[in-house]
Amino acid sequence: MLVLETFPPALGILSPSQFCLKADALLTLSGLPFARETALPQKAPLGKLPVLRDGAERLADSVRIERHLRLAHGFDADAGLDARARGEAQAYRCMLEEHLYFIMHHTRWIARPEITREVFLGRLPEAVREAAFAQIQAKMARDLEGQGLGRHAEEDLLAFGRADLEALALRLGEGPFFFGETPHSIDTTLFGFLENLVTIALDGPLEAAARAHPELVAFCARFRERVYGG
Ligand SMILES: N[C@@H](CCC(=O)N[C@@H](CS)C(=O)NCC(=O)O)C(=O)O
Repeated sequence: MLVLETFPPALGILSPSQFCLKADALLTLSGLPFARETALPQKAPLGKLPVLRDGAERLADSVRIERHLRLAHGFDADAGLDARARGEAQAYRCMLEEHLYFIMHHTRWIARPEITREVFLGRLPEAVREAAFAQIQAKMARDLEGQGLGRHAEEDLLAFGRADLEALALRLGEGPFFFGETPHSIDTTLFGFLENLVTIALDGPLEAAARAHPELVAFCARFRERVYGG
């Protein structure tokens, strides 16, 4: 049995982690039976979630999960795509996972800590919540500083994020999916990120920017309907 270890649902969506939601969407799209389990990143092989358990194997990272589904279970989310399309998908995936991700990180952990503290750590006893949050926030700030985006001013980060969202909306258009009628792996990445901006019960400038693009809002509803049945 395949078991997907993720952060639990929050704020009206299946996971407030873009990568966990992407992996969930990929597995759901595959049609393979799997179970969901809530886990802690500290216990994951690379210290991050999602993780896929397959028998004795524990696979960390959504990209490795995707490869494992292809090689070990015969599910190729990108079947039928030529090399050029695969290359384009890779470029958009990197834009989301290596750029927009860090901007979202900033908006959630640095710019609006009062919201995320309650949302992500609300279940911890009050006595330890503040200290735990301070520790995580310091790690996020270090990550952002090392990656480089954390060195920019808030307004510049928002402008970078808005540019990503505009590019996505233009590329996606009416869709229905990134490459037409059928969802592929890039659509699972898109869903993981856009649900976390469009559908999530958070209201900030980046969420507002995403919701201002009807193409992105429609994509979320369409993907949910097609892959999750609503
Ligand atoms: N490249 C990884 C990224 C996974 C990732 O960044 N996960 C975040 C949640 S969205 C995490 O577990 N962070 C915990 C931490 O850094 O302590 C993937 O594709 O799965």
